[in-house]
Amino acid sequence: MLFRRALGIVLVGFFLGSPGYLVYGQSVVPSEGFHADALLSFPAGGLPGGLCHSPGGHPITYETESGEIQLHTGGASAVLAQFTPSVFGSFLVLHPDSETVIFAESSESNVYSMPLTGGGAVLIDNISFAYDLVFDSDGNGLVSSLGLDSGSRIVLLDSDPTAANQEVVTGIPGFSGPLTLDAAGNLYYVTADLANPGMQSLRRIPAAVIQGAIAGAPVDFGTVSETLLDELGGAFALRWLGGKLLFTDLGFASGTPALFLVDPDANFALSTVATFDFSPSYMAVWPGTVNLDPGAGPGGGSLMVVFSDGTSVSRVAEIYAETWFVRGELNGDGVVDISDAITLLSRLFIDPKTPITFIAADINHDDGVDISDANYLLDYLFRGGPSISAPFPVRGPES
Ligand SMILES: [Ca+2]
Ligand SMILES: [Ca+2]
Repeated sequence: MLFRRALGIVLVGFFLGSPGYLVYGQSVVPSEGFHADALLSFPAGGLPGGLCHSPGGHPITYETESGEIQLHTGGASAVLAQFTPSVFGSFLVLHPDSETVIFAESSESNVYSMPLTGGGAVLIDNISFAYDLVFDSDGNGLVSSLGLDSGSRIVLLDSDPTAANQEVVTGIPGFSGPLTLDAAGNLYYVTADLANPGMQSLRRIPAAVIQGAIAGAPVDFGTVSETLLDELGGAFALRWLGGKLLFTDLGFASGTPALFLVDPDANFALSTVATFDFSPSYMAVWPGTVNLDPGAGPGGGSLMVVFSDGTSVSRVAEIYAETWFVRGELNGDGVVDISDAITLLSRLFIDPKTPITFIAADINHDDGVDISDANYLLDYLFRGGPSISAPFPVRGPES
């Protein structure tokens, strides 16, 4: 990516060259096993310049037209800071203290901190063309930024706008790109080079190397990074969620703006979570309790994605896995048999704490759960009764 300030210009050029994209209508198509909801819509002309979650899971946005950083809670919005004149946003990230938000802009390359309770932005750092920020488990802020002479780099966020930032990784080819950490602290980075569209690569640097560089001397990107995927298109944001990597692809190379999932447990296989009429850019993830697989349900966590045509349409969608289940499979053993009827009867009449997969317990599909569901199952299993409606016997969404 050139710099984030160039996003609007790039997007406008892309969509003006793509008749048919400037249609104001359905804009997100989730893949099978995923669901998308509309969350926010920015006024025409607004260009998003950052997105993160509040500690309560609400969206916090920066929007260039108004110059405002806003916390959106339900129908209300609180302005956390306003920049006059407006600046080009680079990123918004919730600090691990859950009390402040870090915002970087690429007009003056300033980095600000602002409390969620109000009080406005405080200048804390200055990093040339900062692109993305991730915090490690020790609270160190790792910032990808454009190097002035020796390639792009990753530096440590500090609280001094005048002191040089400690370099952690140097010699990154192209412009500064998105980065994230997995639960073990391994760092993932997508190289960015507009001169070579379709030639970005997803790289990984081991946690021990990153921590060694934080404690000691910077490491060279080409020496320490492992290529996981290459020939990627226009990756804009990269995040780790539920055992997977997710990245937004502006769609310049492929012609299809999309959100992709990368599965480290399947040799980094790529799959599509959603496609968009307009380029998805910023992304923020909300952790769940299980892996983010198709059909995993809200336990797989959720994510917010900004998508925009750079002129008239800028929206935020929330995306999460649909809840897939097998109707009648209540005790989690993978088969539907008499033990599920016993589990349901126990839950209804003996021990209300008996764990069941509640959504699957409406076996007769009348939108309620009661003894008639146990009877229906026993009829089906032993008395030649009618079949169980979908999803059955194969796991799937509510029909
Ligand atoms: Ca069962
Ligand atoms: Ca029922």
